[in-house]
Amino acid sequence: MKKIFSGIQPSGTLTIGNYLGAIQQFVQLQEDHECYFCIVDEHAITVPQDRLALRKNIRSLAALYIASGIDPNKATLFIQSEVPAHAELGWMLQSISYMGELERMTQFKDKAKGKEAIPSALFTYPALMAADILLYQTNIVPVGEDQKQHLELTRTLAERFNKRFNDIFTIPEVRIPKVGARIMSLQDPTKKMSKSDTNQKGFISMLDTPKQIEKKIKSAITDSEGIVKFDKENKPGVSNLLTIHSIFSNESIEDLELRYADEGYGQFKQGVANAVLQVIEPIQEKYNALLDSEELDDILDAGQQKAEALANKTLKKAKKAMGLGRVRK
Ligand code: ATP
Ligand code: LTN
Repeated sequence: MKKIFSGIQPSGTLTIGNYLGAIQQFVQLQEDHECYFCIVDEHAITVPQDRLALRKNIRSLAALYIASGIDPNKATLFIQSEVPAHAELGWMLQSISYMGELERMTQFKDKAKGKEAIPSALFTYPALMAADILLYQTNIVPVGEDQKQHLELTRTLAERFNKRFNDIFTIPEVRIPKVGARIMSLQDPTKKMSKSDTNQKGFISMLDTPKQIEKKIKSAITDSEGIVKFDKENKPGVSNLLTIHSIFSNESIEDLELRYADEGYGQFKQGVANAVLQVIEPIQEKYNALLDSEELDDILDAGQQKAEALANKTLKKAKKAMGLGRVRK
């Protein structure tokens, strides 16, 4: 069975962008793949985090994974910092990453922009991400569009390691969904929706109340044309809302264009909100039941054990290949 690995940062509450770009694919893939889904808390600390908020977000993300349909009997769910092999292999991979290739990463450029003090971990982040993936001999990595460049670097690092030392790592492939790979901000449809956006109106969180969701969709930026038509270039706001509606209600964009042909944006936006709520409300119910449960801790304990056993096997091989430590005679 092919192996899948993916990670989400506990850097805020999941947005519908994360749900559509990532989690929805995970839920499908767990049916016929060996899946490892990770809460990448060591990635989250590459930008400053409040200690208590981080702890809360880690648990919340775990509950949201399960509430959204990740089945702990089918997939392994765990927390990155509870498997030390990630940080270890991350360091080893830094030794074969070049400054030039890390400098080209657009996520680094975006997140470092305008900052006076840039944490060095923000720069070396892709080496840790490569370690996450390579530790599990991953075949496929399902992610949103924004992670494509990091995946290419992961492949480069794996090939470089294999060539320079020994053939240890499986070369992973990226998998990006055909629709929903890049949900845009509701306030600036040229920018991706992001859970750490300082403008709360730009994203819909999976835990927003129905009222908040309706309000945010109603104040989403559109245009003055008043026509519900998909045209990414000239009507990015309306196109983004159409994409969101289409995936949440499982209807084609063409059908939706027809349905709203004689309606204004007000009706259309109400339709988008209804489609989102229909999926999100049952997820929120499950989430609330899970959040403080022992069941959630049991799931994460079991996930940690399973992930650690596999990760340590690869780590041991990689250390040996690089000449680290001793080999007993
Ligand atoms: P942050 O704002 O802290 O950078 P984020 O919202 O971008 O976080 P990540 O934790 O970095 O989310 O990403 C988790 C997964 O969700 C990744 O696979 C990523 O590609 C996907 N993803 C993130 N934002 C979007 C989006 N707007 N549309 C589709 N997929 C997305
Ligand atoms: N860099 C990713 C999160 C991430 C990830 C991973 C995704 C960390 N490690 C391994 C897939 C596989 C992000 O910012 N979305």
